[in-house]
Formats: sequence, structure tokens, C-alpha cells
Amino acid sequence: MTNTLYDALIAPHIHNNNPFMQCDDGTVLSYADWVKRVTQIANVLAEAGVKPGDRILVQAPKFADTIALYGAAIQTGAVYLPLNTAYTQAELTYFAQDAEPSLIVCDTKDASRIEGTFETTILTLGSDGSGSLTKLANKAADAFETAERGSDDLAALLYTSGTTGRSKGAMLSHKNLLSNARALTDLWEITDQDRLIHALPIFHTHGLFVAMNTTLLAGAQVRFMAAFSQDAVIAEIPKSTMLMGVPTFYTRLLDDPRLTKELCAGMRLFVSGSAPLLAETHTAFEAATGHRILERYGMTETNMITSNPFEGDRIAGTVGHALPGTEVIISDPETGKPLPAGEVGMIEVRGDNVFQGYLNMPEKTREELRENGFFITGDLGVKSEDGRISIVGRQKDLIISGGYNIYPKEIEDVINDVAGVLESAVFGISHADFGESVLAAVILEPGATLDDQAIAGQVEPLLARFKHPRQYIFKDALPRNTMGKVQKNVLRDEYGA
Ligand code: MCA
Ligand code: AMP
Repeated sequence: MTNTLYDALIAPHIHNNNPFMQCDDGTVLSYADWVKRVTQIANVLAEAGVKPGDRILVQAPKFADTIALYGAAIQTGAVYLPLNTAYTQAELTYFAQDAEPSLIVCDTKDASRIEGTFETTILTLGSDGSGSLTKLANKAADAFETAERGSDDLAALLYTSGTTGRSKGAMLSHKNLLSNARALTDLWEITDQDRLIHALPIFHTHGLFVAMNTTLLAGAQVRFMAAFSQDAVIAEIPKSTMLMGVPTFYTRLLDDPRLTKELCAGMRLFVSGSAPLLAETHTAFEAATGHRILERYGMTETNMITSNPFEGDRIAGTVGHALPGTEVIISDPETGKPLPAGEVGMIEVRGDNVFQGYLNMPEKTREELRENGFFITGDLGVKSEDGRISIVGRQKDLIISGGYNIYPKEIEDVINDVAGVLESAVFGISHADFGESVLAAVILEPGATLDDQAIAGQVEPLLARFKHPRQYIFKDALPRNTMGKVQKNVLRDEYGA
């Protein structure tokens, strides 16, 4: 029986008594204990009717059992669909309707709200040990016949927002995830001697696949934190070898006088991604710690695409070379023709890392994934003679705040639905902590008398907190170019300061 991800990430640890995960309460779970827990949860999923190919929607807190649930989804052959815990009921409803999961796993505290809304089977997980899934798993058998899954079968469905305002479910196969985990583990020389500080959320590519799949592949240890905490990360650095984070982690750590060369002497690697790392952060971090942060670049649809080298120069402001097995070209955004080194164009990527398409959106898939296998990222970049990629901008209208992607169109649609609003333009301005912060310019209908609180009161219940505009600016008209397109750069220049 073959199951591509199970065979590579989980099966090798059945008899591995080395420590795998140290949690916030100090408990240490061995690899063998974790595999047993995976198997118990796999039995619960199967008992709940989950079959190979079924989708499991998970909006659950970050703790050890949630990673075991991910493993159990792999073992049962299901497709794992994790969601940001900040998503509101309205957002969750969209994902559930689009993905049609056969099972929803939610936080115990959300059970009554979610059970009243969906007819799907619901199980609950509580980080305090409560929850129906936890209780059933405690009693379940620790033997399970692993479902057959080939490398092209789907393993995960991750939603990424779109320029149209509707989130798109990126379908990721076993091969997509495993090939990328292998490339990163090799390149970053991750081994069973490593101990990773894991402070990222586990509902995105960075915290789930980049961090956990490489850890499992290498048999490394992980210090598993429920969330980023500056004090906890500082305390763990002397006991660890690696940290993976978004730039906000690094700017926050840099503000801390405890971050010194001595503190970081035992660290091997600091990785940054998900948002641009400022060159000044890179330089300041090296001055404070003696470590050059390794910046890499990726997307939900493609996993990781490029990385600065582990051995060799890590250059601030560049995201490095295409990963082994991954091709990156810079193309003319109009014609799609490849451009020579030094010219700015669209970053396109091809390889085993590239997803299988968007669920229920064949047209969107055709627009972004070429027949020749290249995926059009929407990021603008330039390649140097020696193949290093630098990202210079984005063709897509996107704000990245603290590593979370926010698509203005989604927020504009919600604001425009407020009675009395004629139109709006949502844009990002730079923010010292989060990199970018969300503002909304609003045009009211003639005679309307809405203020910012009235708009926020209607918008906020529908959108996760990190998407909320931090300010509403009332204007008479939006700046537009001769084609009628809103000039967000003009708004950014006007309000950026
Ligand atoms: C929290 N808040 C935010 C964000 N996070 N607002 C905007 N943007 C955010 N990212 C809100 C909180 O709800 C809170 O609201 C207020 O801001 C202050 O929260 P604070 O306690 O300071 O924040 P935090 O809880 O410490 O979180 C900041 C964080 C977190 C640690 C940077 O956002 C985070 O873990 N980000 C990582 C995201 C990530 O994993 N991205 C990878 C995507 P209130 O005002 O109500 O108090 S995968 C990806 O992008 C690709 C594939 C890739 O290449 O990796
Ligand atoms: P997501 O939608 O979460 O998959 O985010 C992917 C986007 O994050 C990419 O298309 C880039 O715009 C951005 N991104 C990821 N890593 C980096 C990086 N190192 N530098 C700049 N942007 C990045």
C-alpha cells in the first residue's frame, strides 16, 4: 500500500522514540507517541465517515492534536483544509459552501455557533483537552489501515484570496507538498539535530508545510508555540537551532535588547518569508546577532519557489535562486514571452511544487496556470545574470500585513454593500510593525450621512480582524487614470505619511 506523504513523513517515525514536539506547557511528545495519536485520530475520522478524497475543514486552535489531525487526514487519504482561526462565521460559510467538506473540525468554544449553521458532521478540538474529537481519539485503536494515495492525489486545499474578491481553493497534491519539503530540507540542511522554534500559525503554507513537513522529513524537534510571543522566542533561542518567521517576527525581536550575538550563538538558521524583508532589517539583524537572515519566496499555489543559499551569500533585498526542481522565468506581462536577465517582468514558475488548479474555478485556473505548466504569480521581479530573483512589485492588488494577505477587492465589496456608500478603494500604507496596514477611501452617496463607526459596525462582523481597515477616509471622488481605473498609488502617496 502506497501513501506518498504518509510513507515519507509519518511511517519512518513509528518506532522513533526521539522527541518531536515540545508544547507550551512543557510536555514533550515523542515521534512514536505522535504517530500513535495520528492513528487514533485517523480511526475517529474514518468512523465519522471520512473517505479518501473527502475534504476535512479545520478551524481549530494550534496545539499538538491539530498537527496529529493533519497527519490523520494524510493517513485516511483525506484532503486537509485548514482555515485562519480569525475568520468570521460569514467567511467560514463561504469556504464550507465552496469546499463541501464531509467533516468540519472546530474549536470547542465555537461548537454551538457552527453546529447550528452546517449540516455536515462536526467534531470539536479544545487545546485544554476538551472536545468530541479529543475524547473519541483517547478511546480509539492505535492501528489503522493507511489509505492508498498516489503522488498526484490531493492532500490539501488551501484558500488564497483573489483579485476578484472571492477566495480560491488551491488544490495541492501529495507530490506538490513532498517535493517542496524535500527541496527545502536538503537546501537548508535540516537534520534530526535541529530544533525549530515554531511560532507561526498552522493554517498557512509557511507554518504548516514549510515548517512542519521539513521537520517531519528530517526527524527534527520542534518547540511548538500556540502563537508568537517575543518573550517565549527569546527564551527558546539558546535551546534551539532554527526559527522560521514573517518579517514582523524579526522587527519585533530587533526591538528587544536581549537579542544579542551571545543569545544566538547556538542558532543555525533564521528564515524569513511571506512578505518582503526590508534590507535595513536584514542588516540590523546581522549586526545584532551575527546571523544573516535567509529570505525565501513562495505562494500558496506553488509552495516555496526561491531561496537564498544556505551556503554562500544571502543578499538583502533578493529572494535568491529557484529551488532545485523548480523553474522560474521572468516574462513580459503583456505577451508572456520570457525576458532576459536584468529586465523587470512577471515571475512565472513551473515544477512539481506547482498546484493542480483552483477548486470549482476552471476559468481562473486557465488564466493563471499556462498549458505548458508555468504558473503566473502576479509578482513582478527581475533576475540577475547569476539567476537571483528580486521581487520589485506586484501586478495583483494585494496588501500583506504581518504576513497575512489581504485582497482589497474583498473588503471593497463589503464596504460597498453598506447602504449609503457609493464606492470605496482599499489600499495599504507602510506600517512599522506589520509592514503594511489597511486604509479605506470611501465615497458616500449624495445625502448619506455615514461616519466611520457606522461603516465599521457593518463591515467588521463580516471580516476577520486583520482585514479591518484601520481608518476610513471620506472623499468626494477617487483618483482615476484616463482609463477610469482607481489610482491606488495616488492614495498611498497622499495618506502614506
Ligand atoms: C494580528 N492582528 C493583525 C495581524 N495579526 N492585524 C493586521 N495584520 C496582522 N497580521 C491584529 C490582532 O487581531 C490585534 O487586534 C492587533 O492586530 C494586535 O495584535 P498583536 O497581538 O500585536 O499581534 P499578534 O497576535 O502578535 O500577531 C502578529 C503576528 C501574526 C505574530 C505577526 O499576525 C502572525 O503570526 N502572522 C504570521 C502570518 C503567516 O503565517 N503568514 C504566512 C502566510 P486588536 O486591535 O483587536 O487587538 S503563507 C504565505 O504567505 C506564503 C505561502 C509564504 O511565502 O509563506
Ligand atoms: P499567499 O497568497 O499567502 O500565498 O502569499 C503569496 C504572496 O506573498 C506572494 O505572491 C508574494 O507577493 C508574497 N511573498 C511571499 N514571500 C515573499 C518574500 N520573501 N518577499 C516578498 N513577497 C513575498
